[in-house]
Amino acid sequence: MEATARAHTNIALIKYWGKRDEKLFLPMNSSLSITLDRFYTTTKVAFDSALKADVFFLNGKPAVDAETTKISRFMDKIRAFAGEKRYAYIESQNEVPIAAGLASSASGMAALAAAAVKALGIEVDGRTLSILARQGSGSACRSIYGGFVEWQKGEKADGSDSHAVPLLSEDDWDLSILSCLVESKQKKISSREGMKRTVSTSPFYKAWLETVETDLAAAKSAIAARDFTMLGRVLEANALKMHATTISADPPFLYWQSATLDVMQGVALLRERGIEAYFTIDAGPNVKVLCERKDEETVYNALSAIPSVREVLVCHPGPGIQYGPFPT
Ligand code: 2P0
Repeated sequence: MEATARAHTNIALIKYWGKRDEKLFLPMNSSLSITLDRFYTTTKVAFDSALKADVFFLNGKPAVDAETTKISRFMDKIRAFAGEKRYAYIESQNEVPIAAGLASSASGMAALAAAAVKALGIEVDGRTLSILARQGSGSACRSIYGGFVEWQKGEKADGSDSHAVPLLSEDDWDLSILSCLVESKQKKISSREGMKRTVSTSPFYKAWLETVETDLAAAKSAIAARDFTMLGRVLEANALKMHATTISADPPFLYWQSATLDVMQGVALLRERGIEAYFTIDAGPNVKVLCERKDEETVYNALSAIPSVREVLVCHPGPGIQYGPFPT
């Protein structure tokens, strides 16, 4: 009745931005991500008939009420799926800088779904696990698989066709992803709130939807051909387009800070020097820079030299769901 699972976080190259169903976490558009090797969540779930509620420990301490409520709501969905009544002890260890623009919710909800289902002794395929993880946090459905992953938005109202599919494994194309931490304060507008406001008020949201499938097709072609230039151009353009929808929302909001622009300009300077690097930005001020492995050191040195950059964390494509026990 207990199991441990580990999920790695992922970074979107074509963004998930906007929901068509908030309760089921169904997206307006398909998206594409890379699962990262360096950031992950390990979660142990133990069901216990003596419990009157779920008990959640995060990084060795009892979690705050808001976190426990979020986790427990997701556990309710897992219980409904499994026909289970018991509550559970849940222990999560996060190797992700929380709210640093690196989606800890993606690895957290994916690890929880995998551990809970395993603890109940239910055999599920990747598609079913992805659909379940999606109902904890949209981006979590992509963390079921390693390497390059597409989340197909699906068409059905019940979400049974909205799940991730693997495109390339983590061993198939070894790119470098450099995560530039410029600030670690809690972000002011969550991505959940941000995408909601954007969908309902931004006049540019229609244009986002009209072009995102074309971006996705270009990114998939680039990945199939291992064409880094083509992939870089489309991922950077797609990120900027997503942020254009926030700037044009009502009231408008901007995830960037001055340091964000410093990194964006640093990337432009690298390209002027003939080094291919491209950036992407999520719902926070940090910037993730992609380059080929041969350029990793040069790009790392250039980004680290930017005064407003606190730290540069180097990642590579990482694995999908793993099950414990894990060596400590
Ligand atoms: C993404 N983001 O594709 C996009 C790009 C942020 C910007 O997925 O409401 O934590 O739990 O489904 O998955 C972050 O949003 O949102 C995210 P919910 P989630 O990675």
